[in-house]
Amino acid sequence: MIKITIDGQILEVAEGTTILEAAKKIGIIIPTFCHHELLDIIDGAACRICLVEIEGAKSLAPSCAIPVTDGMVVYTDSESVRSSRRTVLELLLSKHPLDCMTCVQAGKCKLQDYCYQYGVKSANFNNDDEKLDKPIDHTNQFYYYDENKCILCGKCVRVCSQLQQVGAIGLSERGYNTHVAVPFELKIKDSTCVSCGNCVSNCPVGALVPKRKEKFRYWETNKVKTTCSYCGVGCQMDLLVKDNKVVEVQPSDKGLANNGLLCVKGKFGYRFIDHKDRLKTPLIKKEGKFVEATWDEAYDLIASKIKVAKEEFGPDSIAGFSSARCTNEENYLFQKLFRGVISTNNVDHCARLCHASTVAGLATTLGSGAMTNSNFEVLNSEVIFVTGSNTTETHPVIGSHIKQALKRGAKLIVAEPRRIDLAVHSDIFLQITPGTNVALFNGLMNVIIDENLQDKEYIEKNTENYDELVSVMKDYTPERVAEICGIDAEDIRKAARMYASVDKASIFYSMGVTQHSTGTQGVMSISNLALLCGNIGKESAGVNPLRGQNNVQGACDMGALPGDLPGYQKVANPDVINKFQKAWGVELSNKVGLTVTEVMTKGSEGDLKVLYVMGENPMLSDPDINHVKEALEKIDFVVVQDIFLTETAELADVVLPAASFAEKEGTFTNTERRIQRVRKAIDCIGNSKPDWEILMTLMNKLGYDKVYSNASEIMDEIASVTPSYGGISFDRIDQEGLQWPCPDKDHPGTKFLHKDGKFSRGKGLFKPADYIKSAESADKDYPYILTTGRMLYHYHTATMTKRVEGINRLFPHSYMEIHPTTANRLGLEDGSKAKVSSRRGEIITTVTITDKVEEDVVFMPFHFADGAVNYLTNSVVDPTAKIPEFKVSAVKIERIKD
Ligand SMILES: Nc1nc2c(c(=O)[nH]1)N[C@H]1C(S)=C(S)[C@@H](COP(=O)(O)OP(=O)(O)OC[C@H]3O[C@@H](n4cnc5c(=O)[nH]c(N)nc54)[C@H](O)[C@@H]3O)O[C@H]1N2
Ligand SMILES: Nc1nc2c(c(=O)[nH]1)N[C@H]1C(S)=C(S)[C@@H](COP(=O)(O)OP(=O)(O)OC[C@H]3O[C@@H](n4cnc5c(=O)[nH]c(N)nc54)[C@H](O)[C@@H]3O)O[C@H]1N2
Ligand code: SF4
Ligand code: SF4
Ligand code: SF4
Ligand SMILES: [Mo]
Repeated sequence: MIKITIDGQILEVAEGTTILEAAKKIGIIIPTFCHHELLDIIDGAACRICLVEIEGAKSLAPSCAIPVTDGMVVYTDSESVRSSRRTVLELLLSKHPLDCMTCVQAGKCKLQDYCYQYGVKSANFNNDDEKLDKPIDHTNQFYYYDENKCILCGKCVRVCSQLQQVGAIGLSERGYNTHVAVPFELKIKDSTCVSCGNCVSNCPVGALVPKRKEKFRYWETNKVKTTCSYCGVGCQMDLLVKDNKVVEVQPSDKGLANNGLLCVKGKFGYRFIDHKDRLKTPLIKKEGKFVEATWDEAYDLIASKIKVAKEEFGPDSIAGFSSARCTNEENYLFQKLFRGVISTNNVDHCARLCHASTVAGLATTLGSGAMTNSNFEVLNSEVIFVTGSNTTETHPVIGSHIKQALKRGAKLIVAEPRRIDLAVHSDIFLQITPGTNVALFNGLMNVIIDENLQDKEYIEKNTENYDELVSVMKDYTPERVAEICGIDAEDIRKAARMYASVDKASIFYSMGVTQHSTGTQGVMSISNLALLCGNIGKESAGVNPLRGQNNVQGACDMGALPGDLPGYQKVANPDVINKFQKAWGVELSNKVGLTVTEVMTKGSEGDLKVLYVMGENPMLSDPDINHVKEALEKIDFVVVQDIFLTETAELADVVLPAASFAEKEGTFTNTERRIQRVRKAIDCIGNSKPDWEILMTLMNKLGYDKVYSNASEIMDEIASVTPSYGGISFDRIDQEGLQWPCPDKDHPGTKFLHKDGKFSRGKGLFKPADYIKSAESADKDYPYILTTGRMLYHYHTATMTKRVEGINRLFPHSYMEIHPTTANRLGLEDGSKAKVSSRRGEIITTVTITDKVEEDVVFMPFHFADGAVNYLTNSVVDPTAKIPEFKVSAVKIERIKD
């Protein structure tokens, strides 16, 4: 420890602490423009506002760059310091427009604040205001750059290159004309800018500013800390609210999930909240048309339809889709309504289309179907293996963390059919044919075993069934696997050695692994690989299924699954049923319910009477839309509870308007198992209500009297019946979320799972599988493989993102990525229309020519209603997990003549 004196106060700090950091520890805040805790320190500092006086030194020193030394005596506010700061400010102000009165940044501008603090007025010097007429750069859809106001601190450039890891901007030219070369000047399409807005959030002045409609002053806004409602990263953000309207979003200061970063959806994608299309009142369909109804009319109709169906056809004629967009409390109540009040286990949700194979596969091999590590742990991984996850687009903040790890020296292996951003940054890229994961993973294990690279001690101590693994892997020589996957055998060897050679290797995977008819085998093969090398149960090493939706982890944890009560307690287990019967005071069914995919089959066969859909849009998101439509039309009574009138809602009999995440209290559980708060920022739009209130009222109408006065009470009930959430309460997670398992109120939560080879199932289980082909392969009628997925800017069925102007302007309609050679062969040009057909349907879409994909593979995102790709996808499912094969369908492509 080092002893120093700052402004007369003596303190001890660790070696390497800067003066700035040391001062902060005793509450002395030294002004800064260019400093950021997570950025490299610039020698000599760029902005020089943080200079301080060190006793005995000849000149003032930049406090952000100088580490403390023993006995150092520092003055942070002496006259020479103040005078130097005034000079810096005067210099800046001499080149700065003096329009603080009308500047949108007023109240959040450090220049303005410091000038006030140090008594610097424009009258003190000559301001050359006239020269400040450089044009404002509006190229980006979401923010603009006002060069006139830029103080050239360089912070945005460093944030972009060091934290976001994109490097889209730099300081260009020298002298008077120096400015930030923001994406800007280039068309957005040619720029590498991903519109994350992290530069904007960090600009200390009004130079990088969000484009916005509302006029407001920062001091007029309230900050409400909450959790992003898009993807599973679970970013912590502040909603800035003025007059009951969210007017801006900023990353929260604190938040372990995201370290102060956001992506474009979190930062700029909030416009859906008060979009005019929000559902504002219940709707009941009469003679084919929706008419507005009161809540009571809607509740009574739903309750009576449920009662009649239950009496006439039994409770299993009713099914419900819960929602990974909704809170834990809402998912808990949804399954309680179905199980406890309606008496059926027919409750499922989009996890079926997503990580069902993870839940099934990892529960079998490791005992728990969740990410083993924490988001930030990747920063210290030595080798990172990313497969079937387009991380920088779908979990963007984790994507940036992966790239930060690469900068720190980590090696990256990517296995994927497309040359995604991470593939470009990888050390080894295995561009595999869609549907060949199991072969690839087996090939890697073959090499590891063959070359004796496995962790024998770990295997011996902590695993079961190793001999079977060895025997199955024998056949997967690199040469054979190379042939199946369409890659180079030597690359397989290199990748296997790279993965096996280090102590801290982590695997990240997502839909490219799970959404196959062999999804469960793919997942189990990944855990085989990790167990084989003992690369699990450690910080920065493990198996990380990136959970997709904001609360898909939570929806699964809460038992929105047909075979699982909250906490994965099985409905087939009589002790579990007893426990819940006692807790809820009701009779429960022990018959495993229907999955999403089975509901559609049963529905189309006319065997379902009522379907209740909360926060899902299967008319765009389920495979084989023609089949979904048939099912929804055949089911007697369909309820949709959503925030917008979706394609699914249009087919419903009753539509209930739900409140969005900005209008309610609750919790989401992110991909790293962290349970975080969602907070009400504004009043419910129109007559909409929080989902939990709707579900509670419906329960009450159906004769179950329990009343909850708020979401916190529901969490208390959750904690009382769910062992892994036993220690969770709203009080405890007020400041920072906790990671499950957190079994009691003194438990600190769990950063990483399976420590010291301890698995909740006992030992880690090797479950080898042989490679089986996808249900469809390219043939003479359908000669191309279509794989589907997502892109950065849009989210799922785009109910929210298509209502964000900037996003919609950038990507208004569906498109298909196709290789230049293939396009050429088919006579297609970039931007031309093509007809794409499969055995199930056909669509028309726009062609994007790119060598990201290989010649015989095409890719389409499923976000768009026009040219909806799920007309083409195959509803064949994995027999264990019942997840559909979204990632492989055979299609034919034809040019459409204009
Ligand atoms: N911007 C954005 N982010 C999202 C979402 C969104 O809609 N938009 N959705 C969220 C949700 S719910 C989810 S589940 C996640 C999904 O996140 P990801 O799984 O990352 O997204 P996908 O684009 O579906 O698929 C990932 C990659 O799998 C590749 N792939 C296709 N076939 C195969 C294969 O056979 N093997 C391998 N190894 N790879 C293959 C695709 O080329 C694609 O790049 O994203 C979440 N985040
Ligand atoms: N071809 C293809 N299809 C796919 C996939 C793929 O990779 N390829 N991926 C699959 C995957 S992984 C997933 S997770 C699914 C996602 O499928 P869905 O869950 O059906 O898709 P979303 O668009 O997220 O639907 C969520 C709905 O909830 C609404 N909503 C938002 N917030 C709230 C709220 O607070 N309350 C209520 N009641 N409603 C709310 C939204 O408006 C939206 O209509 O899609 C699957 N479909
Ligand atoms: S928005 Fe993000 S990617 Fe674009 S310049 Fe700013 S930090 Fe870089
Ligand atoms: S745009 Fe803002 S953050 Fe970037 S250099 Fe200018 S003042 Fe600094
Ligand atoms: S990374 Fe995910 S959670 Fe974070 S801001 Fe983007 S969409 Fe939201
Ligand atoms: Mo998902």
